[in-house]
Amino acid sequence: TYQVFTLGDALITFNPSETGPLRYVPAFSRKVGGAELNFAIGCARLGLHTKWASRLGGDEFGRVIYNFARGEGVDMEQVKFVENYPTSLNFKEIREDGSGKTFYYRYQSPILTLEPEDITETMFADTDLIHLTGVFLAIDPKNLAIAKRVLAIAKDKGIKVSFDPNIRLKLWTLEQANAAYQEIFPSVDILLTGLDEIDMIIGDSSESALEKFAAEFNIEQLVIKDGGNGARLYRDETWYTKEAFKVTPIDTVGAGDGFDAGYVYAMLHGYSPEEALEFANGVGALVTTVSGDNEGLPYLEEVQALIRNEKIIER
Ligand code: KDG
Repeated sequence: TYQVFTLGDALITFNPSETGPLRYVPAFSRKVGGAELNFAIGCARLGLHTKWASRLGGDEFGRVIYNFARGEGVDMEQVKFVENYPTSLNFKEIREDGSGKTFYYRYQSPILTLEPEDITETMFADTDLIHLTGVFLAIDPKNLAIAKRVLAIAKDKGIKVSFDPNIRLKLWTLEQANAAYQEIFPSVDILLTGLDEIDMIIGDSSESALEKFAAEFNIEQLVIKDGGNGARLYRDETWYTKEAFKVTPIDTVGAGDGFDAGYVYAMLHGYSPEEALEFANGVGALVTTVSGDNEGLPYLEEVQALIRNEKIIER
């Protein structure tokens, strides 16, 4: 079994009982979210051994997140509770087409107590791949130092690194994000980014600009996610493309994290470029068919059934 490692903050996610502007929503379902945690759950469901490092509030909601992630089979060895740092909250607004808006109540996340010294080599003893995202970097300026420590260990041990910029302009500015990304990109083997995001980062998303960018930072696999329009991969000076699966989305939040988990799974298992894109598209598509940031993450056989266009017999 391949082992992956990720690091990040988690929140309680409140999913609205109905679509439309949040101010008119009377009730919410209490769920769990967090980009890196969604990724971890996605990997665990596909069958990867997945270690998630985090800090959780020493409150009832921190317990909810812990029990949920543990129940999904995520390796919780590097997750600790901290007192007096209440769990952060995220209220979601969902529009008719399944797209979402985020309203954070995220001021003093428990993960602020994580320090660079907490990252030790032994945490990565059997790690095959490390996945980081821009959400972790956006939470606190200090997190760049933590990420750089992780990346230094990755380099030392020859561990592959995947990164998703996951731009959250409610957490920092594009300038701040870009300054941090510039320090991360040179260590990234697999960059998994939305088309709109890479356009913001480079200021140009033409294929020639993307090729130049990949060459500049020596990015081995540049994966461009474009939701319902499918995905592209630039690797070994070649472009590969795969169209998206046709599904009816009801909640698109978390689809990108699912895609990342699918791509990483496929890459570790030696899938061809087209197969990897198809597999990742399949995971992302299935996430959008269920309400919540991670509930729709599929098990391996569910992605395989979607790819083979087989119906799962329900009764
Ligand atoms: O990618 C999905 C995440 O955005 C969601 O689960 C919450 O981590 C989150 C964030 O900061 O937006």
